[in-house]
Amino acid sequence: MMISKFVLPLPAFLFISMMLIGIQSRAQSAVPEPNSQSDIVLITASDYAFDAPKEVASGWTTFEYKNEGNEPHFLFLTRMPEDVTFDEYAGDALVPFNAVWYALRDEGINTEEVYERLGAQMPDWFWTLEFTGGAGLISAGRTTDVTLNLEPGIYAMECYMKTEDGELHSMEGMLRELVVSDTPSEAAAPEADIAITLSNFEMAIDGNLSPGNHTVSVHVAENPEEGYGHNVHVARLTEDTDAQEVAEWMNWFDVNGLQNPSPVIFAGGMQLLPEGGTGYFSLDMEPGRYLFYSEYTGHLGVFQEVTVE
Ligand SMILES: [Cu+2]
Repeated sequence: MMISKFVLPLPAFLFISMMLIGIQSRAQSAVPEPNSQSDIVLITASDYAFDAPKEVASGWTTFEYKNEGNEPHFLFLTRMPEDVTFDEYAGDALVPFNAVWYALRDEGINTEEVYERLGAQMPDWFWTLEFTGGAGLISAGRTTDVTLNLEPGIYAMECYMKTEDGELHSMEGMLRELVVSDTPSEAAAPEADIAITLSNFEMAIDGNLSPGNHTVSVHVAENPEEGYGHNVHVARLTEDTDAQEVAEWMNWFDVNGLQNPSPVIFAGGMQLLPEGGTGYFSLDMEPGRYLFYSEYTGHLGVFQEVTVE
């Protein structure tokens, strides 16, 4: 099969053709690890807003991300370059970026034109933004804990899922500033019982994928030379859904991609991390089939299907 290694260097994108790799994992006894954090930052998602504090401590910080909306949401954190304000990010980067989405949706411009317009319209600093993790997709009514080691600075928190009408959640209100202060938290990294390592278009999962609560570490050992790197979303597959269907739904270039309703239940994950970075997320699993999917590299087959017995 043809495998394109050209990855659009942007959040939100991609994934056209893919390979299916099925890995069966035998269930063992559950080994839940207690969360060692004492200061947990609550962030609530609704359709379409974040209820969140304006400022959090730097260092290891745990976010309890609760989806009180009726649609799937995620939490994507981006650290602004030193001389860029949040308002400049929202106005100079996201407005033209989203205009390209509307051209894709309403005028049907092709992929080449998407690249051309973005290349012409985005400010130079856009291509140097640092993505600093965040919660993967969670379905309505679910909660996930995400622990990140954050540098002080100005961050944008956003969700760029799409409504049934193809409106971006970020444009509907799921975009706001988060200040990470110079004051460090006293927290340490949590203990994980499942470890995911992502490196240069490969995903390794270690640990017992058993029913119950888990703390999952995600380590990005090496980012691919092209594109933005790796993230992970965990989806519960049903009898009627398979990995291919989820992958197609997560293709940003598809007009219906990432659009409510989702074909599966999403249980959390980790957004793009800097190279060498590690983050943690909680994962509650019941018996069934699950897909661990690296969305930005999905077209290169970076995913695993596992069975929790
Ligand atoms: Cu959303």
